[in-house]
Amino acid sequence: MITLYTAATPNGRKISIALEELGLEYQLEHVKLQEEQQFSDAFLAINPNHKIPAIVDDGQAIWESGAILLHLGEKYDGDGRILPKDAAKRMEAIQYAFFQTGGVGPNLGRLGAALRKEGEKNQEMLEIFGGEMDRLCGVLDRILENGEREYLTGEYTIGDIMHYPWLRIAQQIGAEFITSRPRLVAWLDRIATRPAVERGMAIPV
Ligand SMILES: N[C@@H](CCC(=O)N[C@@H](CS)C(=O)NCC(=O)O)C(=O)O
Repeated sequence: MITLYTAATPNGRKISIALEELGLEYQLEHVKLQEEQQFSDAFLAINPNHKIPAIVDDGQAIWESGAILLHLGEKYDGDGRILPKDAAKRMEAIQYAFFQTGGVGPNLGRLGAALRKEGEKNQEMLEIFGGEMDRLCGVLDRILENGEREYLTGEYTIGDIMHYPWLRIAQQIGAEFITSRPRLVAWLDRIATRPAVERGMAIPV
């Protein structure tokens, strides 16, 4: 049995989307970040890094969204629905998953924190992280442009799942680094139509 420790954030939703795509049963544990439940002894025993998402699968604790998606793909995706079977495509999907954890994840996270800060905004932070987001979205646009791909590898994979919840929020609030790029908008809209994505984005309820 899989238990998912999550909250209503983009990182958490990567995992609920993947679980829904694979049709897996799972138990849900909503970790209330505002109440600092991530610092409880019970949660720190699962993830010493006090962050969601984390899963416990048959007694094995796994954290870091990219590692969790790779685990789910390796263990449960016999058909290559989100982690391709073809070795080259598989590595390309993993590459895009890593690209998200080193790129869009931290930069959009810090940009969001700078924007949410009350009072006077730190202009330098907005410029640094906003500029980097624009550059990263340019990279994603170039990847999708190559062969006019519908998804990053051509097919829907963990690489798309890693990016989607983050970039969808940015799109919804009208961030120009997305809205000025029709290919990115079409890619996100395409992912949004998947029933598993719709279900995964609504978790935790
Ligand atoms: N690199 C991590 C990032 C996880 C992360 O930043 N989680 C945030 C919510 S989106 C969190 O749990 N923050 C609580 C804390 O830092 O105490 C991953 O990809 O799983």
